[in-house]
Amino acid sequence: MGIPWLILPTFNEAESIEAILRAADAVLAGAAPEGHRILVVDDSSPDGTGAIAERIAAELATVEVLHRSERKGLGPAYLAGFAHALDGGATHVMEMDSDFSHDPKDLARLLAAVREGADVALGSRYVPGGGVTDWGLLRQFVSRGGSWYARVVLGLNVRDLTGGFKCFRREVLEAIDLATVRSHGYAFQVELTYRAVLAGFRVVEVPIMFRDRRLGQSKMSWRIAAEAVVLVPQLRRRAR
Ligand SMILES: Nc1nc2c(ncn2[C@@H]2O[C@H](COP(=O)(O)OP(=O)(O)O)[C@@H](O)[C@H]2O)c(=O)[nH]1
Ligand SMILES: [Mg+2]
Repeated sequence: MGIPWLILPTFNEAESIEAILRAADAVLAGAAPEGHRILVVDDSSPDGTGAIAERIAAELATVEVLHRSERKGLGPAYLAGFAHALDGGATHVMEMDSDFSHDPKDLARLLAAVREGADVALGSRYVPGGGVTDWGLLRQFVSRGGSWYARVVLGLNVRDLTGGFKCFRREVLEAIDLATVRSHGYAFQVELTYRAVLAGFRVVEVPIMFRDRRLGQSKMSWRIAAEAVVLVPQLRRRAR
């Protein structure tokens, strides 16, 4: 059963999860006539996100929920989701935030980019046509600075390295030895893209408009940004 899978990581997204599931399901029903699956990976959110997701899963045959016993971070949640999707026969594996910062409509464009020849499609804020609305100057500076730093240190020709809106061909995730991925936050996104490029895969940036979440709170922290600052040079050393 080869169909695309979307992984939605959640931690305290009770206010958005139902709407994001319905929106993503509708977009994918149009973009993938062969079928699709959506996997919520919830780290036992105290706000009950997991139970809401289960209620939607009982209604929509395309949705299922992976419950993890504690909060372990975005990277480990995605790795668990990838393993589950690959086991399930996914042809494509997509990542998206569960807070409407990423427009579910753009799932169709990411999938199309891969179908037209890319191995990895990245939703990109920092290519012509992409951008960020309603982020303060500090947050914009940190995000742009983070992508610039990773691009220079790793020597990559990719403008948006920290975003979490992606579509991988199955073969990419099979090739990049997920068992040795250690990073948690923004560094996780950088690491996956870096490994895909090192393995010779074709990475394409698809312009997206990113908007700040309207509901709930960001889980990213200075600690997670600091992890990226320290890990990026290590990725480079390990690759040598
Ligand atoms: N399962 C899981 N999801 C997480 C974790 N941390 C963040 N997320 C989810 O990852 C996505 C991006 O996180 P968010 O807080 O919006 O980061 P920001 O957009 O950089 O501010 C959202 O869907 C979060 O709910 C975590 O530790 N576990
Ligand atoms: Mg967010």
